[in-house]
Amino acid sequence: MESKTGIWQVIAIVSLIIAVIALIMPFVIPGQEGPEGPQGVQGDDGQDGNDGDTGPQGATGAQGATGAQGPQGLQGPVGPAGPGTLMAYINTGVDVLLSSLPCNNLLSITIDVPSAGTIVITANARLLIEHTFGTEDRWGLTVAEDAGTCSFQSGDWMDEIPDQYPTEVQTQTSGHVQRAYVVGAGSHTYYLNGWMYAGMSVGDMVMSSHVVAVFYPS
Ligand SMILES: [Ca+2]
Repeated sequence: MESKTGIWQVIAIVSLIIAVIALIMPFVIPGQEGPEGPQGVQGDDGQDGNDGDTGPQGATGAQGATGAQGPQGLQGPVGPAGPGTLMAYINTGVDVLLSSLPCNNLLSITIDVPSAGTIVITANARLLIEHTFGTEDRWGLTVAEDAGTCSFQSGDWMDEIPDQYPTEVQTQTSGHVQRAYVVGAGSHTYYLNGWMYAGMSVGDMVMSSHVVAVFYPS
């Protein structure tokens, strides 16, 4: 009896061992891979990446066409005064009859100066005066800034032949005028004028005259 009981015990233990092995085998030895399941739903888009680095500078482009000429610029300021004086002169030998007022223009002179300063005008004229006993002759020479001014000012020349002097058809004489003008830069014109203010007759005339202008910068 005891031997049968031992056999049954052995069988029971072996059976238990087999059962335990059967339970753990699927975990020790994996089975064949099953079929691939269906594809899942696509996920949301990811965030944008950062900007890439700046690329290299491109090549220089071709030169453009020449533009239209611009407008003329403004006139520049008058330059500084020159190192010395300026001079101009004029003369004539044309006879000019001397009438009475308003005036006889004998010569004119223009001088261009680069700055402020003083212009000194020196003028001279040779005259023939027709004199008749009993009639006084009077005449004058002046320098003015226009051709129609004949009035005595400082520096003018005035002269006369008294009425008691004997008749002389051609009395030769001369007159001299000098005047100074304070001026600014630019062009300036002056006139040598003469006139008879007593004893005018057809033989009263200027035979020749000249004018000199000298500029002295300030
Ligand atoms: Ca006269």
